[in-house]
Amino acid sequence: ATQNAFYTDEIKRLLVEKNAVLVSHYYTDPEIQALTEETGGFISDSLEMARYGRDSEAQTLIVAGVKFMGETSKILSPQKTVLMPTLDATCSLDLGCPIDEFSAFCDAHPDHTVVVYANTSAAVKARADWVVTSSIALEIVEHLDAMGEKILWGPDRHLGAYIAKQTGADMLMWQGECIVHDEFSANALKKMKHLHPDAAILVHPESPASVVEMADAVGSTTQLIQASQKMNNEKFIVATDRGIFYKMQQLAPEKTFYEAPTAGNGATCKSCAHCPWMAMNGLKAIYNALTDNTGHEIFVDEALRQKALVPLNRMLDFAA
Ligand code: CIZ
Ligand code: SF4
Repeated sequence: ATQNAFYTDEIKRLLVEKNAVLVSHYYTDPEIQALTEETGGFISDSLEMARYGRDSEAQTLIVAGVKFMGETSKILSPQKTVLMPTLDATCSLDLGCPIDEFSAFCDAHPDHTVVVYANTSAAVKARADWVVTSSIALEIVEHLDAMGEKILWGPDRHLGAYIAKQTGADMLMWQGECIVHDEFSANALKKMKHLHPDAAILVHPESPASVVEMADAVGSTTQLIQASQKMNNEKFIVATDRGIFYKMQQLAPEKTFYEAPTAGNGATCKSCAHCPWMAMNGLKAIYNALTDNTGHEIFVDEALRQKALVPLNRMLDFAA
């Protein structure tokens, strides 16, 4: 505890000294989100994190999340210093979509419009016609489908299948998944719903179709938080990373939130509803980002950055 107090005090002092701001994801640990709020930083989903970073007055952004979020921030704010608590914080979707193989897949289907999820490397974004996040994917695919375009979608196959089902769009899928959401189990969820029949089920569409089918609300992190405030239920079963409970509970202190069950149990599941890469964003790592001279900064090759900026700005303009 005294160790934590040391890091917290030092981080507060260093953020001011370096004109830096913490920009954190909803999936980071509660103490990181609390510190972000205390220091006047910002907590949200990947799209809003990048937008906030771009519009912030701070010269240095400390992105507490995973690597693709740091890269997206850098692509939008090349003149700013973007630091990450650890550059080892990656994402199974990014890892499962290497640029060479993805590029070959695109080349094999030149008549398709390439739409990629934000959870990808700068190189994959640079190969795409559109970048989308889960908060806006449905609207953008609807728009492209209405224009008669065939879509090559990557990398999350569950989110892709959900969008294809909702829109009826012609979508060719890359076969990637998020290790956190992929583990939620419809069978276990049915049993849990039996124990809490009055609970509403909130599901992020990176989850398997069988889990999405049971949802009372499906959406991005921001959309699920809004649903938890608006819906009249007193209890919620939530199928997304448990980091989201910090904000849900803060905004609706009288409500009760349960983690959706995974196929394994505490002993066998890979992630147990918490992303191992998000969990790397501890106090010590943030302190290191502010004190080490190397090993934390995000760099994106300038030619690649300009290419990746095009589909990213297409999304931002569409959202505006
Ligand atoms: O699963 C993730 O990493 C999400 C939901 C990212 C995002 O778009 O905020
Ligand atoms: Fe990637 Fe899933 Fe972790 Fe998000 S929660 S960063 S999609 S592995």
